[in-house]
Amino acid sequence: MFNKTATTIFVLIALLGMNTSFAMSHKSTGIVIQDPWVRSAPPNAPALGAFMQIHNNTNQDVKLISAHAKAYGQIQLHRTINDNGMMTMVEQEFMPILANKKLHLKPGSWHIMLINPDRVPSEGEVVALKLLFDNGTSQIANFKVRKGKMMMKNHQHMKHSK
Ligand SMILES: [Cu+2]
Repeated sequence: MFNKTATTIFVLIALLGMNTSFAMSHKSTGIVIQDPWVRSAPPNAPALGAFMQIHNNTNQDVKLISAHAKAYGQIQLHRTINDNGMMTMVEQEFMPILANKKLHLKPGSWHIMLINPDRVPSEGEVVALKLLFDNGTSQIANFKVRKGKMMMKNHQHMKHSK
């Protein structure tokens, strides 16, 4: 009896320890994804924007070369640029993240475009995207669906019912 309990506790501690070291290594080394989110959209939206900060904590420049997820017809890397006063989205072959720098994907700038969703996810849902980098690494990040910053201006003037 005692042995069984001791073993269980040991396994729990080992699991907790693994989680802790995993979280810590994410903060200090490699490519670190911070604040991944998808801008919420109407149920009939043909596409959604996904955003995040990509930290490159290595001494080598790295490129994000693609993003993948089930339930989308196509996923493209986009950048919104100002073309003579016209804001236009241009598909990019890759996103550059320089050594020891970060790239901030945000509305009106770099973003991942989720095109032709099988179903538009609602606020609070999580979209798991697999991100592929040109250094041969990949990772899955969980993008939380939430309201975009562009909504905030109006939002501040709205009365909340709560
Ligand atoms: Cu786009």
